[in-house]
Amino acid sequence: MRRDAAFSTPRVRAHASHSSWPPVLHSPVLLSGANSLEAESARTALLESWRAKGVVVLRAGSDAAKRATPNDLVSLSKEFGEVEMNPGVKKQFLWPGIPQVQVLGNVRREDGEPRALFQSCQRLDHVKYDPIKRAPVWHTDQLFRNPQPRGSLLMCIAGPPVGGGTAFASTELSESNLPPELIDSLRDKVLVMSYAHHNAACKRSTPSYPLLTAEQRAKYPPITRPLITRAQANGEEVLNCFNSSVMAVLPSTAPPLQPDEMEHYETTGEKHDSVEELCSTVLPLLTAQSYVHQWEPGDVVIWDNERCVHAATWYDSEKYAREMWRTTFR
Ligand SMILES: O=C(O)CCC(=O)C(=O)O
Ligand SMILES: [Fe+2]
Repeated sequence: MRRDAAFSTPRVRAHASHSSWPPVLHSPVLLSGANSLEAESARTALLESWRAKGVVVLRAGSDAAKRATPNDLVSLSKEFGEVEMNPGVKKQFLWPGIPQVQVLGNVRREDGEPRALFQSCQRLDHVKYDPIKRAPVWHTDQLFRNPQPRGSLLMCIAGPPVGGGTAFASTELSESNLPPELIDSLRDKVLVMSYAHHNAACKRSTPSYPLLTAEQRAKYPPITRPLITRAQANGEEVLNCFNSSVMAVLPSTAPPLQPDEMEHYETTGEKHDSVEELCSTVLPLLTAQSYVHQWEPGDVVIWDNERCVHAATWYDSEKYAREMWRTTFR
């Protein structure tokens, strides 16, 4: 198999500035646990593409999806980094006996209990961020962790024929169409964020969302870091700053939040006005160019959590099944 022949350009809404973004590798062998030369060269190609492009699509095919086990996804994930478990995910949404694999979607166990984490999404006819609807929920995963997760693999076992795609947009400043003055105004800003604030913010829209225990709060104290950082993969400047854990975006010279303000944001989920200002000015520009991956069984998308933001999109969950397996690596 020639490596370049195995890659192709996606059909849907490519990132305008690089028309083959993200690259798509057509290869069934990577999910079979095979140790052949073909698998080795496909693995190398996949890793190289991920490093170069920040998002890569593996299209392994529906037969591969039928045969693949959660362990196959874990093995593939280990090629990218150390596989880790997401804190705070309910046990019922983790694969029994293989807790590194989280199940997303709307599928249920035989007794009717959900065995996948269901995310509700607003139905929209575009994926560019709408500041009025505050949707789609474009984000970086788990920004409140230090270090934050490096990337994720998301694999489709079953998906709707329409809808339920995952949208991706680059966060690299050199790829963005943000005006230079806007970028300059972000340079001296810092983010204040915490896991407790994240859960309290999610609880405002989903009342069943759990607040952190005192023990969890002690383990994940609030953190502050520059809004613009450099991606570990290629040293490019990135906007690694969109997550429900962000409670304030402050000039670096501003006095830090007072303990009572911090407590307020961490327990109520309310945000400093600066967060909405950041989202409403930057996100529509950043997500004006995006790629929506319409899933087929056997697809795996691997993304760099620093070099892109992503968002789930709506599907008719009454009509169609969606089952996705997910791993995270650092
Ligand atoms: O379900 C999706 O399309 C994306 C879910 C997501 O945000 C994630 O897995 O991090
Ligand atoms: Fe996510």
